[in-house]
Amino acid sequence: MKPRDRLRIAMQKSGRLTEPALDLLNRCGLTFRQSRDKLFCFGEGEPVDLLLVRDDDIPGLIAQGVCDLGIVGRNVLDEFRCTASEDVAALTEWRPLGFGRCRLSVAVPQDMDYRQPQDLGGLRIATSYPGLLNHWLKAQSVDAAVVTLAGSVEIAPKLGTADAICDLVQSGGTLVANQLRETDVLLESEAVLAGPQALPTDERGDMINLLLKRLDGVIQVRESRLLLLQTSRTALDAVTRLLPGGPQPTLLPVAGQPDQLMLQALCAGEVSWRQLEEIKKAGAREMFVLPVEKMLA
Ligand code: PRT
Ligand code: ZN
Repeated sequence: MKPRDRLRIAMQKSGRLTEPALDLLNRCGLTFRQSRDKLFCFGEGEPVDLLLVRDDDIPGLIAQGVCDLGIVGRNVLDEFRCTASEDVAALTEWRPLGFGRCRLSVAVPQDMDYRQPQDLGGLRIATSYPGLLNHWLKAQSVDAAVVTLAGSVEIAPKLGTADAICDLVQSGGTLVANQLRETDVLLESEAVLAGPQALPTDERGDMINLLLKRLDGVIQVRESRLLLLQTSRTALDAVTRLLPGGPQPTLLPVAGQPDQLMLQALCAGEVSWRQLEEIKKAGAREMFVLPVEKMLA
């Protein structure tokens, strides 16, 4: 294959992961010119292009070296890893990305008397994830027939083509609507940044390292808040004790008010009204909670 000097990232063309994935890349400073066929998007600032494909094709494209990285559900990546032949390049999960959360679960008809995985012995289980299901059944020493379906797995028991299913669950609404009951979770999934185990040794490897650092910054600050407040030196201890978790706060003098301090704290999560009210009672005033956009440690 011809060597490339631009990084190529595969992501879902149209589906649940498309918008959040694009938003994440934008936050990492990557913007793209949309091409007319919408399969290939040329990167405008950095030498990073996008390939928009079906999510199921992403692991294979990375394994073949057509793309350097991919944004894909862990469920799709792990299914590929379970079923791919040994001679395809080994893939790894470089970063969990915190969106597209769901779980791969076994579910049985609500009226079925189910207590443990062994109760699935001899039954037919419909799934689009035969690799992961077979792996789990083997680990549980259960001998069941895996029926592979491309979609509409949840109606298989009603149609009589299977006795149970193994499918993705998020809210659980689909299971309830089909009179099914979730019994075992095989995999907790979310979108991940997938790539080959060994990074390219050329400029693309440098670009991947840069991207990973930016991603860490974006992911770390996504839920962070910067808390700014003013406090007297005497109330400082009481105020500091109430601050939500995070690194040590920074203290700054306030011009013309020697007994006052400006406090700046990075908080790991949301700061609630109740927390603010408690901190205020302890002696703080002029309080601000700001979202954090970027962070470079
Ligand atoms: O066309 P392409 O092949 O790219 O799209 P797709 O239809 O295969 O994928 P898509 O867009 O449906 O999902 C992409 C990825 O989103 C999945 O691989 C998961 O990693 C993740 N994800 C997160 C989900 C769900 N949540 C989800 N709820 N994928 C599918 N579902 C389906 C599930 O299959 C079931 O039918 O939603 C239903 C269950 O949802 P609840 O909320 O009723 O439990
Ligand atoms: Zn798909």
